[in-house]
Amino acid sequence: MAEYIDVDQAIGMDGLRVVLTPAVPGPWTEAARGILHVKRIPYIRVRQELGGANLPLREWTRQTTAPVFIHNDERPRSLWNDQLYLAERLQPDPPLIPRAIDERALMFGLANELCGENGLGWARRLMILHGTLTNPRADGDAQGFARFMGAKYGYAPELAEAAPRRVAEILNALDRQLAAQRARGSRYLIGDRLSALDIYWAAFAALIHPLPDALCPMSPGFRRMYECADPTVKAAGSPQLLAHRDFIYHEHLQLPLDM
Ligand SMILES: N[C@@H](CCC(=O)N[C@@H](CS)C(=O)NCC(=O)O)C(=O)O
Repeated sequence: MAEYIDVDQAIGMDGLRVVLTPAVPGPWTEAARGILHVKRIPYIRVRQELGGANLPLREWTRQTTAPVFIHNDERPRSLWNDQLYLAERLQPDPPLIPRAIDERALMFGLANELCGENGLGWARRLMILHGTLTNPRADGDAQGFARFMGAKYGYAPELAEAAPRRVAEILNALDRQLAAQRARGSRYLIGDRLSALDIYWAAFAALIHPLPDALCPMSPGFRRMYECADPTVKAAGSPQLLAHRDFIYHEHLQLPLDM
């Protein structure tokens, strides 16, 4: 496993410190690591405790999720789009935000469908929590964890029941975009080169069908949660989309994942 330091140690340091959840291929965390990898930006890994109180992190960054980027004494960046802009400023090459406004607007729109509130990651999390909270055979620890995460991330049964349609709608939109790009001869989701959207999709695809254990080692429990069995979602997670995830990981990202 990669080396992490605690928040208490990281606070006094300079440079880029990145708070991540160890040992879990959390999609926001993996996307952030992917962006930093492509840009070759060095950083120090700081530990977030999954499902924990994370009091030192709250004190430092005013929130308790991961990932967070903290550069020198600048404000902590806990949202994916802020993190992307910081990475782009620290290392403009290779650019991951398109220069042309139409491409940029499309990229941020689709990225928001994956990473933003009520996007694919958010909706899949509601589905996973719903699976535990409605399973009478789930043990007490699993129920407790799901209740904690549900309170933190807006769980309600009716929202969880609507989530598969939301996820499928987003997958269909990405699939259409990929097909349109193929038709004009591009291997990427936006324009003619890698953008942050390709990295976000590669990371968030773990919530539909994770990479095999040899490339993405994860506990059997997490693998069961991440692998999506819902028929509406499975039908929308097209082979082309998953092949695109594989292409992005093999060509541009780190394999096996080093969490
Ligand atoms: N703040 C991120 C989202 C990050 C996020 O939702 N992280 C979750 C992933 S499940 C997390 O850290 N969960 C662990 C926890 O809350 O303990 C963004 O909107 O850009």
